[in-house]
Amino acid sequence: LWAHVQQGPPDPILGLTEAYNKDTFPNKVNLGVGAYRDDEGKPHVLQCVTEAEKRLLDAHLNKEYASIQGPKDFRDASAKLALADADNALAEGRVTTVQSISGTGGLRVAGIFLAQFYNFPNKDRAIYLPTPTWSNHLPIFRACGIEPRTYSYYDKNTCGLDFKGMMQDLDKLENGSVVLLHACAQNPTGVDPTPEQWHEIATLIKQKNHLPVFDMAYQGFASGDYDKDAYAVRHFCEQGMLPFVIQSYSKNMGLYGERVGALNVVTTDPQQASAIESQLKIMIRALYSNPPIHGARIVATVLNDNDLHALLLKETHAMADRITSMRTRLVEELAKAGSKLDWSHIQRQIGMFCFSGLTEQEVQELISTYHIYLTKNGRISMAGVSSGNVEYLAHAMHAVTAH
Ligand code: PLP
Ligand code: TYF
Repeated sequence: LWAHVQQGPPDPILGLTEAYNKDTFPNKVNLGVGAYRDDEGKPHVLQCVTEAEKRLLDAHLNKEYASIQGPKDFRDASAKLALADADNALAEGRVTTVQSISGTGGLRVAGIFLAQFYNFPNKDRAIYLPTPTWSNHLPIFRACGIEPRTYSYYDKNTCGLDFKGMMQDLDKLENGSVVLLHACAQNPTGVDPTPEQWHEIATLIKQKNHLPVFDMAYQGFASGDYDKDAYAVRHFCEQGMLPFVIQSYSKNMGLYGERVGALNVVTTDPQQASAIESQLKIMIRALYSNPPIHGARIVATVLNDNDLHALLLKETHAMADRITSMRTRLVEELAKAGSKLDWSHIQRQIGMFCFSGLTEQEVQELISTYHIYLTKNGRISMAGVSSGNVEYLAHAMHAVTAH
């Protein structure tokens, strides 16, 4: 019956963890998947989350279904965290927010909505993605019948932003194109536009009437400051644009497996917001009926309590700081190991990842000789680097790059 079904390839990122788990070498290092680890290399549960869970347990809540769009206290707090009072959009009731199955699910629902309702300027319904981008963006949008295409983003020569190339490409697109932007801490490059560059990007996108879709998977995680990391999103709103904003609580609250996030659609008026919400609900009903309740309750409890909210900001800041300090340590250790190469981009890049510039062959050697696992594009999950392995990592990186 199923003879025609062939073995599929493993996921490029999650497949690495499978290989890592099978490796019996005692000092193996997993720098593949972007999930935060403490300095002992252990997964980290935030205190504010544990405290929220205690309160939820004490409240003896029932397990009834959530509404299709998720609980209102969660949605209001989530939208406020992302948008604050940008352009008065929330106060004017012109934002639709629905809970999503984390960032991935939010992107997928956004894609389904766009495929059904957006008036694409191109026949094949394209979404323009930065090169490179999170590998899952391509299958997510393809599955919605939207064709992933690219715009220039990363400059290999500077290990920084190809701002000129990006602006030229966005300018060349047909007016009204759908453009995906990483709100902050671009995955996989760790390269973000500066506020001044965001201003120019916003001016161009507005002039071209493109639709901005912000993937906001790392708010708070890039700089340690939730407002700073939302700068681009809020600036676009203030310029009168109507972005899609997809949030994830995987990284900033460490709620990976709870699968909690939100899709926000900024519109011109409450009637539009309401119509869009009704259509999103119809789509969600057919996809998974209604969202999981526990993660949303945690997020709502944390965001809506002053003390827990303050604790969250502190804890996110501490995670971002540990990553920044590991960037510094890695550059120092590379120099100590004797590397004469310029590794300064490791410190310039931001967020969970470092786009190291290691070639596919060098990555292969790191995996096979040193049991250090990372994606073949040379992306290092900085969250996996710790005081205990940074010296070993630097030594290995030097060994595979000193030709
Ligand atoms: N978008 C980007 C850029 C990401 O890096 C990730 C996770 O790594 C996601 C979205 C979605 O993650 P999740 O579905 O866990 O929210
Ligand atoms: O490391 C990354 O870029 C992500 C991690 O459901 C991830 O791909 C893993 C599982 C998942 C979403 C994101």
